[in-house]
Amino acid sequence: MVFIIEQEIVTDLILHQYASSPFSEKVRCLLGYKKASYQTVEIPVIMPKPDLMALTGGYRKTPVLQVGADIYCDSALICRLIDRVYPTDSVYPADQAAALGAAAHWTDTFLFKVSVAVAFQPKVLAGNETFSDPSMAAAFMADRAELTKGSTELSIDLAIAMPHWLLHMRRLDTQLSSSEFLGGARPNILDFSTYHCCWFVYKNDALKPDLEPFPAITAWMSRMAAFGHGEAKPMSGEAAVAVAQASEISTAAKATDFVDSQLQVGSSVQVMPIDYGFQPTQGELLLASSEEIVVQRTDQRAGPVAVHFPRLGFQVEEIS
Ligand SMILES: N[C@@H](CCC(=O)N[C@@H](CS)C(=O)NCC(=O)O)C(=O)O
Repeated sequence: MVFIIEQEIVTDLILHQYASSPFSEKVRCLLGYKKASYQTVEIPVIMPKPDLMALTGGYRKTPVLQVGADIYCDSALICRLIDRVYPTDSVYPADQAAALGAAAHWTDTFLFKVSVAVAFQPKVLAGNETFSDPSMAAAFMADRAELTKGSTELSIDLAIAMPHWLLHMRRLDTQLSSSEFLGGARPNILDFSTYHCCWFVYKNDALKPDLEPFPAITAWMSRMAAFGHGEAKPMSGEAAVAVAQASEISTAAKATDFVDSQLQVGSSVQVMPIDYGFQPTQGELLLASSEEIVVQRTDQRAGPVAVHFPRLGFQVEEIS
């Protein structure tokens, strides 16, 4: 299928993800709401991820969305792209742009951090397949230590996290007892950001009983789950790299609305998150707008690719 977005031609969407990833679930759920058709590459849960690296050139978080030779990093940017490709029932109502942007960011950062502590509490780990196998558990812990090296952004004690989690669950339950979705009669992006955190916690059998005091959240989670995941066809990572190799970059080089005296289109830069996952992507700055940074790089296997990052939550540095 081919789409036209703002004069750009966008071919099939390829979602690089894995089943247990909450941020992937946010994207899969939005693709379900939009009744989208797409392809999925099941990527490894821990490094190495050679096919993903051929596309991103360093960024290692999950998920990543590929459209030909254009690679979109971070679920916030991915969801905005999906909404542009499938504009019916937009999840970004313009009259709430700033409030929703702020609320979704808080949910994807602070609430997600709290949800990680709640979902990894001892009573869950006792029944978890990965954590029951000492060598798999050690490999996972070592990989996540590497992911969070130099950062404290993803760590919070369970004793601190739990009251914050319960406070927000109570507020959600109150709001959802008089409204079908956080967005009202229809979901908006905050429903998808909140859903993946709740999914990550309550998909664990050991935590399912903890949902009982929140009947309105339970009913809303069923409504969100009922959107499904759209029509997804599996693809290998190798085939996805070959798609990039056979495609042209669709993003034209330009400096857009963002005036940033530090950055010149065409200069060598590196881009990485500001919270955790300090594995930079280096290349030539192709586009710098108020919402997006795009870096062009050439990979031995994938050829020339454009790697897209949201402005919010990322840092850009000129390199020589
Ligand atoms: N801000 C990122 C966060 C992504 C994130 O932290 N994803 C987790 C999995 S859900 C991750 O990358 N874990 C390490 C990995 O998959 O290698 C986004 O919205 O996409």
